[in-house]
Order: sequence, then C-alpha cells, then structure tokens
Amino acid sequence: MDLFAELAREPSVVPIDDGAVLLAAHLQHRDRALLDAALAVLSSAPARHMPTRSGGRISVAMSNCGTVGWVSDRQGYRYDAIDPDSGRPWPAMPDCFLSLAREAAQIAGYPSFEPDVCLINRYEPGNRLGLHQDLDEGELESPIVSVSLGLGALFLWGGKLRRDTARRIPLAHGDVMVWGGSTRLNFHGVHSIAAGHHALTGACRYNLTFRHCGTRAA
Ligand code: MD3
Ligand code: FE
Repeated sequence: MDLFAELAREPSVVPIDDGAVLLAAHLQHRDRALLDAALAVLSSAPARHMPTRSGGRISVAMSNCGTVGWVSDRQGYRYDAIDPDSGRPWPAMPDCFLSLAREAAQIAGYPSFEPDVCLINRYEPGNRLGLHQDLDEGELESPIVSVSLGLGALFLWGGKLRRDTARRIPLAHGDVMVWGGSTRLNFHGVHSIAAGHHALTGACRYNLTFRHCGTRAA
C-alpha cells in the first residue's frame, strides 16, 4: 500500500495546452459523494462493454446519465435518449455531478457550461482507450469536463493528427480536466490501466466525462 497516496494533495491549477487545464486534486472531500452518485447511476444503468461497428467490444465499460447518452453499436456511435440495454431513458444527472461540472468549467473560463450528458467510463486493470477524436457532439464550442476517481491513469494527449506525438499526462484520483477551445478536437486516449487498489474504488478507475451535446437524440 502506498501511504503517500492516502495523504490529501493540495489543489492546484495546471495549464496543459491552449484551452486545456488540469484542476489537480480538485475534488478533495467531495470524492465519496460523487462516487456514491456514480454507483447509484450504475445500479439502474449498469456499465457495459458496448459493441463496435467492426464487431468487437469497447475495452472500457460505459454507461451514462443525463437527457441523452453516448452509445456505440454495429451501426456506429451516436447520442441517444434511450439506454439500449433497458429500453428506458438514462438516469437523471445527479445534482452533485451538475454542480461540480459547472464549477470546474467556470474556473477554466467557461462560465455558462450546461452539461446535458455524463458518460461514465469504468476501467479495470488492462483496460485502455485507443487514440481517438470526440466528434459526436452537436456543439463543439462547449468544453468537456473530465473527473478521475480511483486508480490513476496515463492520459495520452495528442495533436490534430493521429500521427502527432502524444504527451503522457498522469491523472490521479480527484483530478478534474477541462478541455475546450482549439484543442477540443485533438486526438487523445488512455494508456492501459496498471493493476492496483484504491481505498474508495477498489481495483477500478472511474472517469466522468461531462459534455453539452445539445440535441435530444440522433
Ligand atoms: C480532450 N475518455 O470518453 S476523459 C472519452 O479518461 C474519453 O475516460 C477519457 O476520451 C477517459 O471520449 C478521457 C478526458 C477527455 C475527454 C474528451 C476529450 C479529453 C478530451 C475531447 C477532446 C479533447
Ligand atoms: Fe474521448
């Protein structure tokens, strides 16, 4: 057990790139409430390995809350108001999610961010997210707010082209990233999660990704 990992880190604001800022150790004591709210969402809309167009499954288990959710299937990617596994609308976005996302966006210079979807990514050791761009949202002017809970990860921060060299940015429990502006379409991914244990989440990393998608459904 890494005893230093149990010590509370001081919050700090770290510029990463144009329009991208890391709010390190931002959650502080709000981590447990956020995790509890995420687990409540997952109890009604369980995380699942979504099918892909190519016939495989996404390595990371995913679910959503909000007025729409991000889904992948044999047809491709889209936002949909209905959870395809249950046939019901996605669970509502918890109040503590909304207030945290608005607050983080405000600090990063986006005072009117109104997320309508939160994608919940659950990583287990060995899970990864290959380099990709996020192109499915209707309104690219809105930032993305990303919250890391549990096991740490190496975030891969690429450029405008897939072949651009990616920086490796360590993301730890309690970190919040805000991405917007001219780097909103940069390639990015998550390196394979290392085995480990976190006091709050066990052998697991949760990432909450807040977006404004704007459309009711595709
Ligand atoms: C930078 N998720 O769900 S969140 C995704 O940690 C995704 O689960 C990662 O990439 C995760 O699509 C990273 C941070 C993030 C999300 C979207 C971005 C960074 C981004 C879109 C553009 C630029
Ligand atoms: Fe992404």
